[in-house]
Amino acid sequence: MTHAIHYERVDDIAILKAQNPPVNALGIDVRLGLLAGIERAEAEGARAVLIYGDGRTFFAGADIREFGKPMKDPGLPDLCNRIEAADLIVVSALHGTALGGGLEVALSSHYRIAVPSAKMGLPEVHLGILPGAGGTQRLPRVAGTEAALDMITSGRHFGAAEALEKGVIDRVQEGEPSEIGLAYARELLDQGAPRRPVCDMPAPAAVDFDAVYEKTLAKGRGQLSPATAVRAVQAACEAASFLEGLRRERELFTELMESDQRQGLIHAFFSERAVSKLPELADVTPRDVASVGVIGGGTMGAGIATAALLAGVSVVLIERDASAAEAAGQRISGNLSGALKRGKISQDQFDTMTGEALELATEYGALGQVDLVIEAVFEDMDVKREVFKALDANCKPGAILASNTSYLDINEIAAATSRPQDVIGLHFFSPAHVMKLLEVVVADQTDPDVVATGFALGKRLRKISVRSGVCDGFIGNRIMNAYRKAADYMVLDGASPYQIDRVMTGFGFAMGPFAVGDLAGLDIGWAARKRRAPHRDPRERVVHFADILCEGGDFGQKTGKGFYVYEAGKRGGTPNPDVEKYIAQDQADQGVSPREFSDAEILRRYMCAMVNEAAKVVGEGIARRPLDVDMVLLFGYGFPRYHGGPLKWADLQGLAGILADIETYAKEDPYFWQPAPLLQTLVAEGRCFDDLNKAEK
Ligand code: T1G
Repeated sequence: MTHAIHYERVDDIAILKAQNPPVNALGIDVRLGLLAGIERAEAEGARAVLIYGDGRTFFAGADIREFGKPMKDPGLPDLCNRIEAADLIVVSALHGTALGGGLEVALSSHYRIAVPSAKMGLPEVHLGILPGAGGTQRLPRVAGTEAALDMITSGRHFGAAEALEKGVIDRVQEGEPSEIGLAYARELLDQGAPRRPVCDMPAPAAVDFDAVYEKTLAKGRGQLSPATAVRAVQAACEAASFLEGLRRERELFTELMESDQRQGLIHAFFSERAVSKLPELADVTPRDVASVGVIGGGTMGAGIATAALLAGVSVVLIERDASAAEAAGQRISGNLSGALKRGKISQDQFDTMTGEALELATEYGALGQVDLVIEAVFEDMDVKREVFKALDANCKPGAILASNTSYLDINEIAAATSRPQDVIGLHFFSPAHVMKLLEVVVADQTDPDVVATGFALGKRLRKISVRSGVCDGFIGNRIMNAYRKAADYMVLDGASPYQIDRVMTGFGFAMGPFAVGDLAGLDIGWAARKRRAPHRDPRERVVHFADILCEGGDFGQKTGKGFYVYEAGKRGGTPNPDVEKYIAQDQADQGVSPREFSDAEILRRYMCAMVNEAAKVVGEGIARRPLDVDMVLLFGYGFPRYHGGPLKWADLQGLAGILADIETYAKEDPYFWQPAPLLQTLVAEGRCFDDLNKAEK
């Protein structure tokens, strides 16, 4: 036996208890322990085996850290087949999250019981693979083809009640998994219940798999795993035998395991968990935050207040006058109604959040007792300074003063107070109660416990919090500026903005840069360009077609016209014919002879601009690790998760090729395409961005 699986006997029942915290991942020691346990139970003449997990959960799947390494025997598929073939009754008792290989172990058992709070699922598609230990063959046999296709291609977690209703488990019962499991095994033996291998169940009914495949592929926006999983379930229905179906599952599993998308999605899985863990904060205690102040009740302020209320934090929102405060209250109530409608909160919770937990005020004096304030007013330095002077005068000692600015210098804002050590940037993304990303912007004098409090609040608001240093646009907006510029330059040189949008949606983005500009409002970028114009380097190329659009009052969706024209009640827009005129005018004014761009060149230039600026952001220490940049782009800018993020994508592409392309582009525009020193260093040393992630662990 291994330490990972504890073996004991209760009369004629052998009990295998998994003890591999934190989530009983099915690593080699667990697999060896399970195999040894089954063999020992058979050898000792036990009549049944109970499998359950100690701690917070049943097996939460294969050990993802073993992926990409040579698989040690027994592999999970063989282990599941061995459990199923055991010549005694095998019962699994589920609690916590029985996921992936964990649910596959349960499906290879003959009977399954779960506690009511148990969650189950085959989320492998979210890791770029598919259930590879018989899940695509056994689940359709117990739950039917349609239900199995839904569960496997969505990768969603489902509860015990649904699992029982769909035949995935046999019983739901309150109690400790060890106790309900043992009682159930005892009952089955007393009833003389037979072994009941799922593999002996009839092949499930077929459906129109080609149609399901095409629909799933389109929905995946380029992600392969969900659609490939459809073909595996198809084998469960059409293969000549169960073993033939397993063989086909293994074939498709191996194909996906060797894919770049698998590497991208697993990088995203671990980076999402690592990004908020900063070594320097390990022993720093955050300050308590029971109440939050929010300055400004516009879209951002109301969203931030909503996020805080949803997390159980009381809010004092300050607006310039009573009617503005009232309007802010309406916005917050509207946001919360959405959560109420979706069943995320109860009517009582809604009443509390819009009632005693929310104070709308117009005087800064109302902030006297709050623990942390987030300013979300107009993006102007003078306005920000005035607000922070007022906060300094009204907030209690030890209160944290945070700004939601998306560009401005936090050090300059902090200097407007007598307590710069208590000032930090907390940059939310719109809508703030929906978007997962939070940039925690650390200024030169910000105290470590203020930083720790920013991360603790982020966790409480269920955000992915990423540490950023201070620069124009922090991590996300600075990089976005660069790839947006690359897109604008390609348009000036002859590419169509609509071709660029099509190429980037083909790469997996929900929207291309020009459609995103229309959604966010073209006036925001226009204001930023005007703010930067006085300080612009004379060597920088400038495009004017977007300014011409804005000068005409076309700011995108909010004005019904931007790069696209939007008709009321219709999804998406159609190309705005004026845009081509403005582009041609700009080309003529600048003496540019437009040329053709292939889709491949557009993608390459766009991504090279993103990677190059990202490498500068890491090289300058604005972002601590490359994975921080990847998570910012994934959770704040819609970067397709299956690519892992721009720097993971770059590693998979090969950095030498990317640097070579940047150096080629630099021949035509040496100012914009200055290669990032970090990229040059990594290429020279034959290293990659992931090496830096590993070094920081
Ligand atoms: N392998 C290795 N480590 C894992 C792990 C796993 N499967 N699941 C979690 N961890 C680590 C995680 O990195 C973190 O570590 C700690 O456990 C706590 O996790 C053949 C091949 C179970 C719902 O996809 O969805 O089976 O950061 O912070 O929010 O078909 O973890 O503390 O160092 O996420 O409470 C399929 C993945 C695998 C489930 C718990 N299984 N895990 O969430 O805690 S593929 C999954 C989760 C497979 C077979 C195939 C969640 C969770 P650290 P956490 P949590």
